[in-house]
Amino acid sequence: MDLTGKKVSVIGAGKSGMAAAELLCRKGAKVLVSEFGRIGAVDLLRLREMPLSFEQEGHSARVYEADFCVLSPGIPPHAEVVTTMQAKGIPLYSEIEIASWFCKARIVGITGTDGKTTTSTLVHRICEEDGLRQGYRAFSVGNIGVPFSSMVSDMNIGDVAVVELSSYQLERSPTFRPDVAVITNITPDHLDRYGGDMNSYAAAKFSIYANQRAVDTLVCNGDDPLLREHFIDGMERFPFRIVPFGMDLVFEAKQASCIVVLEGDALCVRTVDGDDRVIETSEFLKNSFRGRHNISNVLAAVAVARALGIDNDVVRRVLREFRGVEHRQEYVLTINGADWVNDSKATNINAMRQALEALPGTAILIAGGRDKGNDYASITELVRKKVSLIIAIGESRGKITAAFKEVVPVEAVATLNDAVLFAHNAVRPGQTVLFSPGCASFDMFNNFEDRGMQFKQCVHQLSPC
Ligand code: UMA
Repeated sequence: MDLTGKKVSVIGAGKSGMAAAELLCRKGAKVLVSEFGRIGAVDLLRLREMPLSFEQEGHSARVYEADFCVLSPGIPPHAEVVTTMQAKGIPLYSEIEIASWFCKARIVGITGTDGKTTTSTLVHRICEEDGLRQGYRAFSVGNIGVPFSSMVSDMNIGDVAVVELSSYQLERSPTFRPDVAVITNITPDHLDRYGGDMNSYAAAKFSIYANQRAVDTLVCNGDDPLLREHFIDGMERFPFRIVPFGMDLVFEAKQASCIVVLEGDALCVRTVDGDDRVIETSEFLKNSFRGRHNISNVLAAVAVARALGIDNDVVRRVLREFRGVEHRQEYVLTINGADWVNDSKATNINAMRQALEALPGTAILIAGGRDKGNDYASITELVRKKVSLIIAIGESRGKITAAFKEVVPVEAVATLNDAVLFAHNAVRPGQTVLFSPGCASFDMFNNFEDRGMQFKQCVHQLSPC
């Protein structure tokens, strides 16, 4: 891909815009970075050191003097700059797309509504461990927080890039082709961006396999009704290999050459040659990594390891050591016999449901934030069974109160610290205080990591009574 002299507008100077701009400059493009807000001091310094132009606090007409444009994932499709680019016929690409043009490594692309960060982290650790022996490197990039573009120049043939992909990043990625694609599940999320249309959201996720060929593999969750209907019933329609995984898979291996299943307590790779038992659930489930959804994430990781030809010994070693991922049902500490759990990454109702289902007993639930179109009615029965009190915070605290006040007591409070103090006074020994917001963080925090860190700080300041 020769970009020498090509004029490229990079819209947005967040993490992905900055990384894309650096990569494009190295490839000889004439880059203009255009940011609608103010650019922070550190990024301004970085931009001044690069051979490019930039502007902030608005997009000028200069952005339209481009051969193509790179859009940051957080820019909504109806933003004026996007619609004008489209009207002018200027091609729009994601940062993932342009990074993939220069990627020599094998790509494992992981998407889905929930579980993608845990699955990506597991796959990355497994590849890292395998790479130590086989002489290759594994990279963890994408939605997980490190832009693909920032690392792609370090990747060599034989390496593995584990790319966590949001639906936003899969939009405008017309040639992106993972060697192994994973779809963990598809349930309603981000519907505010997709005009309330689940089909548009699913279509963005499905673009992960659009360029896959016969040598490539798609790993997908056979327990997910939407994925099951789309891929598994009529698998022969697809030109690539499909490896379904699941806890409740009922079909036989003859429908797929390989499936990854839970057989009793053992995770097995099932082929026509029989079952290959990889690991028992008791070997990897622990306080910091529990719940059926995590068994599902491990099944997906086992399927990827198999597709990459990685030995079961390596998979077992990594899984036995795995302690979970920060901000995902992360055990914080025990005070007065009550466990405190940080699940700040739960930005939608399905992630909240999974956290409630994984609870060993009952909980006080701290929830709320920026609502993305949640249907709380879908978890009423679960809340009735598992939750003794809801403490609601953020923009959605009124909606949460209205949704649950007939089901359990609900207390709306102003700050996260107020919520933590309220929970501390109300919780009983043996219960859990679960911080699983079910909403985006941007109403009160910089991002979900900031929200989770603040929660943990508040909890650490509590004293036993
Ligand atoms: N902007 C404009 N013009 C506009 C609108 C916005 O210039 O019309 C600017 C904004 O002011 C901002 C930038 O464009 O500076 C947009 O940045 P961004 O929101 O795309 O964020 P990045 O810092 O580039 O981070 C992105 C991902 N963010 C989003 O998808 C919202 C990060 O995922 C990802 O880790 C990072 O790229 C590296 O790949 C975060 C996320 O919240 C974790 N993802 C969502 C999720 O997981 O639910 C999808």
